[in-house]
Amino acid sequence: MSALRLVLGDQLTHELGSLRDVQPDDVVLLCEVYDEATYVRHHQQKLVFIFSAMRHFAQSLRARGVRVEYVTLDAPGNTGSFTGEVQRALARHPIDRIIVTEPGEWRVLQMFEAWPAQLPVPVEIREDDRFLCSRAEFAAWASARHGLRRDFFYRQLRRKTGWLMQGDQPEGGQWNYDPENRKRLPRAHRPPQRMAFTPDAVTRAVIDMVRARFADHFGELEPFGWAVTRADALRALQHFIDDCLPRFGDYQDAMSGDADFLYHSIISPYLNVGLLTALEVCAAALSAWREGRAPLNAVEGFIRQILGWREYVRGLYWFNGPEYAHSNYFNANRSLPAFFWDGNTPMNCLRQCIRNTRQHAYAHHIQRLMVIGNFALLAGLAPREVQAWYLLVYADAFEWVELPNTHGMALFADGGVLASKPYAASGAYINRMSDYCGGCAFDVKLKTGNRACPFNSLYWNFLIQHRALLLSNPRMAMPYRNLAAMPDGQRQALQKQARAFLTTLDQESRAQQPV
Ligand code: FAD
Ligand code: DLZ
Ligand code: SF4
Repeated sequence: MSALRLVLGDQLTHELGSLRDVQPDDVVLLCEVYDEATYVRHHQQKLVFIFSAMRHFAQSLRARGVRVEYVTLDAPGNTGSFTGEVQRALARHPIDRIIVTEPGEWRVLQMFEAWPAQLPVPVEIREDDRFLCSRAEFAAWASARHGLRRDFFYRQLRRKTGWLMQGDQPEGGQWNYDPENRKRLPRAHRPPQRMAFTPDAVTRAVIDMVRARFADHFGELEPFGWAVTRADALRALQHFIDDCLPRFGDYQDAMSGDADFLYHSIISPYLNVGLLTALEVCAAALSAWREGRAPLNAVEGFIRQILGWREYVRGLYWFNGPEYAHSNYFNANRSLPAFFWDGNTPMNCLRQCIRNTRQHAYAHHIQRLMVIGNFALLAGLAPREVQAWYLLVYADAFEWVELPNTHGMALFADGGVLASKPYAASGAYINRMSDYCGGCAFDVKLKTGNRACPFNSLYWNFLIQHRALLLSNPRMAMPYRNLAAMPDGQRQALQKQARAFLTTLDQESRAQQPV
């Protein structure tokens, strides 16, 4: 008798809990299933990335002598679901127990938890200990506090890891070098060419399969340049550390129509499927700092993204339970405009960020938050639709990380569980941090009239519309003071301008079908 060990597409780590004590007679099952490929209509590159990384991971397990069963999407008899594939494996082999590692989504956890009642053998669900803070540790920290404060959580993890610490004090005297991370990209400055990986025969076969079966999914299938093996993901990490980390901090918030990746690491897909670990990417950044190859503001900025954001949102996702996704603080209910799918809008910032997203299954944080997310917030787009969009368009999107970022950070739909104030901004912010406005049909300086930047009237309209919910927030005091100082006529003109924009948006969206 042997154990059946199911490994999911985002669990491609040899040290995974459920693989640690694998025995020669055990069966390790990886399966490509239609349900996972379509529960949202993932970007075509995301599908290729996951299936190809799964196929390569299976090869690497076999090379270590592990008995692997791999079910391809088009295998005869593939039932299309995890439950169906586990049942088929049980019928093929003398299995006396199932071992899994907890998944990254409530939906799949609930599926696993139902198995003991459905399947003839016991099911063991092991902890996913690839994170630096366990679910239990986060829950203990969060339960001990009335309000969740991310900066305190970040400090706690800095102390726990000892990273960038001098005794009990932060290296350089400050916990956070964010104010040094807000430079605009100088004109004519060209960030380094980014590493892309030529598809091998395995990846080419997956590309053909995705083209044949999922051509109607979002995004461009090729060129496909993602790493799909641990060895190549490590190369991508090294390229970031050597060529980009030194300037990562300076240009972390910058945006440019000529540079889709700037100095960002582009490693989130690798971290999220398990080709890289949080521990090793932080260790690599810390070594660069110790050896004088990267400055403190860059390395602190990077470590903060991992400890203060990645670990934090993961803790929050599990702590808040499956109901978290359903709140709707601003009662926003507008459907996604058609340009979210095809990028066809005269607003250059949105056009660029959606082009980027379609082309690479990637956009960096400020594009996701302050352009696309900001628009979704100001235009009152329905949180469930926005969540689904973010979950399908990015190669790194898995619900544990996507949901808090979208629902909490970008949309403030949780009423402030994650963020202390909405990340709402007018066109001035986008103009300050990018070169988008220069190439736009609208004028960022104008608030009303045909050529006025839509972000301006939408911003003020948002503040007016949600005054009752936001006025008492101390972090909103300044914008509400500015609003109060505005003549009545100007306030009314801004509202009228925003209403006209939203009406046109709705009419255009009704006239077009999503691509
Ligand atoms: P870098 O800028 O180089 O940062 C380094 C690493 O820090 C990232 O690889 C990532 O692992 C981590 N990180 C940075 N910011 C965050 C954050 N806010 N939350 C969690 N981890 C973070 N990230 C995802 O991994 N998956 C998602 O589905 C996802 N959805 C998002 C949706 C919205 C609306 C927003 C605003 C952000 C989202 N993010 C998501 C966070 C962030 O935008 C991406 O992690 C980042 O852009 C990935 O690119 P990078 O690897 O070049 O990151
Ligand atoms: C995202 C994804 C896709 C597209 N396909 C598969 C698949 O066929 N098989 C698989 O094991 N995992 C896949 N995944 C990842 C799962 O959706 C992910 O494991 C769950 O959402 C839990 O995080
Ligand atoms: Fe975006 Fe407004 Fe600038 Fe155009 S003018 S790029 S819409 S912020």
